[in-house]
Amino acid sequence: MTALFILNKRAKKMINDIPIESGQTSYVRHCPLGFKFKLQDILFVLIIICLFTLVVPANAQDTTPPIPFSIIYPYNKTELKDMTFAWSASADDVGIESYELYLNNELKASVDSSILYITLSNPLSDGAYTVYIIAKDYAGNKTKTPEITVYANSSAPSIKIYIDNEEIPSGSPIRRMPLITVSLLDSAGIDKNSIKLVVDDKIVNTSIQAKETNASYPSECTLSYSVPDPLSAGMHTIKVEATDQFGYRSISALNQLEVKETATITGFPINYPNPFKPKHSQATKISYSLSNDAYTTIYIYDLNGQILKRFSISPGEETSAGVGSGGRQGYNEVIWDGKTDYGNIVGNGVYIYFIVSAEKILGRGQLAVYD
Ligand SMILES: [Ca+2]
Ligand SMILES: [Ca+2]
Repeated sequence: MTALFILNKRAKKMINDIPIESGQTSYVRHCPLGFKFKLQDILFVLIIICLFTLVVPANAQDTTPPIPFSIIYPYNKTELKDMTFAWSASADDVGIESYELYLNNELKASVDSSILYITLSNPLSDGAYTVYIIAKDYAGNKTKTPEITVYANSSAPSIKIYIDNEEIPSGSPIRRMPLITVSLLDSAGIDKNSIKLVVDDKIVNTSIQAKETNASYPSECTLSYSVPDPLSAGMHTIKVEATDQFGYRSISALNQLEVKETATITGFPINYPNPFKPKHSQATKISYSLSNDAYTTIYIYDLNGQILKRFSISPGEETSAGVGSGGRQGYNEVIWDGKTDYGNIVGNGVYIYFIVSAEKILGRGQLAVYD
């Protein structure tokens, strides 16, 4: 401001110092550099300088922000389709310089004060966005609109179905009482009430856990359902449906999931050597023949009825020696080194094992340890 004042003074002095030549009209003066000016030109320059010195300091001193205004389109919580944002006009004592559009606190675009809308050229990636507009006056004072939340949304929820914690394709074998877990994602929010788990055309009741526990439309949900009664042998279907909060619907299904006939053991299981000496690094081998591939579990108990060791075997697994490792149709071998689930070698005594599949005991036997 001081600099402008000095400049203004100097300009006036320079004009006064310019001599009027004799014989010329009084309207034309010669400046020392040889340029000629008319008096009205000089007056015009003076007026501009005065205006400049008046207006600029006024801006610099202005601390009043633009008057409050608000976003008029889109509305709060709507699905953003055309990427256009519009707002009411603000006003200011020294004038609005520009409006700025912020999405999730990031400056996205700005326009000068004559324009009251912005259309983004590219669609936004799916999700929720906090939106506000800032009006800026010529002195840099700012006023922000109230924030609104809008959703970019182009796709239906993604659904993943897990059977016994594994993602399996249609046509896979399953246990008779599998654990079904489902994970659902939609960044624009899932309608919790729309989620349906259907097992063999029957909707089952299950509780839904949402990532954002209090949200009406959470972005992530999971559900888990442990089939309570054994499924019959044969083919089964598991289907999940869900829509997002704007009605985009997804359906995901696993078909032809096969529950095999309950396996049986042909003859009796054999264990050898018996007794065995685990403290002398001797293991025993339990062998048996299954009628078909099946999830199989072997439990080893002591005579007090405590489970010491458990083998969980998937259908069809093979040992490195090329025989069934416990759940394959035909001959299977399971090796026990005499260690419990906690890694301790059991003491001398008698132990009992059970071979179990689909909640049925297929066979049993006795083992003795004599170290
Ligand atoms: Ca102002
Ligand atoms: Ca969606």
